[in-house]
Amino acid sequence: MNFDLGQIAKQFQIYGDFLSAEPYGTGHINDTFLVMFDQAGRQVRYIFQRINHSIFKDPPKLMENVIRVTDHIRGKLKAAGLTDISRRVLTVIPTHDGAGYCGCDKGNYWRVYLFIEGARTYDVLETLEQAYQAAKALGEFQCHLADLPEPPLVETIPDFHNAQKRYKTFLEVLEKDSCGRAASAKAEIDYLNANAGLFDVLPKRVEAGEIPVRTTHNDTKINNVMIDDETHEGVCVIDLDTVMPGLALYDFGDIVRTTASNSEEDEKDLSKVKAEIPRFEVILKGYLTGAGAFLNQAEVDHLVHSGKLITMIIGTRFLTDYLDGDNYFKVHRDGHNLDRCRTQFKLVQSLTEQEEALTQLVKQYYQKIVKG
Ligand code: ADP
Ligand code: GN1
Ligand code: MG
Repeated sequence: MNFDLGQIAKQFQIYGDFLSAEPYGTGHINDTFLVMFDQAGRQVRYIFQRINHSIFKDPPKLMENVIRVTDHIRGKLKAAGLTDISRRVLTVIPTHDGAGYCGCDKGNYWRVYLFIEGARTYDVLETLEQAYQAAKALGEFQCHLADLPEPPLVETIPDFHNAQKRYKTFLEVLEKDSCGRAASAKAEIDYLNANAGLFDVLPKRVEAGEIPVRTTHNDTKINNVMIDDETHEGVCVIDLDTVMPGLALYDFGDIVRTTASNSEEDEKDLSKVKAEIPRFEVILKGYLTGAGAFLNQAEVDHLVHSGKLITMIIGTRFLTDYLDGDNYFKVHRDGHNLDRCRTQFKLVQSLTEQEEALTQLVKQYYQKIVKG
């Protein structure tokens, strides 16, 4: 699709002259562009995003969430005496009417953020230090939102991590097999059916009141944290579209999913996909350092489970999308969603094989970092 970013930019409170726009990043959902302006002889960058409104049905409400969340975090950072706040929390650039988005172009919804300079995202983190820092930033993000004033944020995608519902949708799509792809995914379908029991564990604990619903990010894949180029700090948590009521465990689970193995989400060589204890250890340490103080015992007891669960849920979503004809996630090659599903299921296997060792680490570090 072609968009006239120069025209769209005119709706926003941005000084200077539009220079250029190019697609940016590797997100699977929104259309993201790096847009350059000349401001009094200096080149300044912005992030423009077309919100995917077939997935997010109510972009104005979504942007209300984003503004509430970013304002709240900004307040916390100011109170803590930090100075580089516009690198530590997303800044929404308003339109000339003062709105956080513009619905100006053919039914599309656009928003603009300040570009965070001197930091970048990684699809696969390069060092253990980055992994520690990213997990710590995500834990702190949850901490910052623990006292977000009422009312609760709007659910931008209802039942987003409702695993039982995701499984039911998978079964319906499989039954239809509208693209005739089921035969090519037999092993994955069998694996999912054999392991769907995983999906029943947390709902029981939530129903029993043991695990609380909090305000969480819900898409803590590791390329949603910007890592500072110099300090390697997880300087800013981005991609706030799914910040809404959820379980803290979902966020920890997605950090495990995207960090525990030193491999790409769509790696074709499955021998490279395996949970590595040192990687799990640093994200556990980072997350507990950021969020540990508010987690209850039931949450701590399910940290390892959450890694398996979220990886299984997202594998299920990739498989469902593959069977359904690739309508949800952006794909860049034939069978892309099936490849992604395979890496997820391989990682679930690897986490399961090492469950005992990982559980011991949780006990050890919870005692040391939070209790000690
Ligand atoms: P998606 O929902 O499609 O994943 P994201 O909001 O995560 O979209 O943005 C995609 C990519 O754009 C991110 O991974 C990051 O590299 C980059 N990005 C997003 N927001 C900013 C920002 N404010 N400053 C710098 N880079 C950004
Ligand atoms: C999508 O937006 P992005 O690329 O950060 C998806 C997540 C999946 C992830 C898998 C709104 O995340 O739920 O875990 O892809 N986001 C949405 O890579 O569905
Ligand atoms: Mg993203």
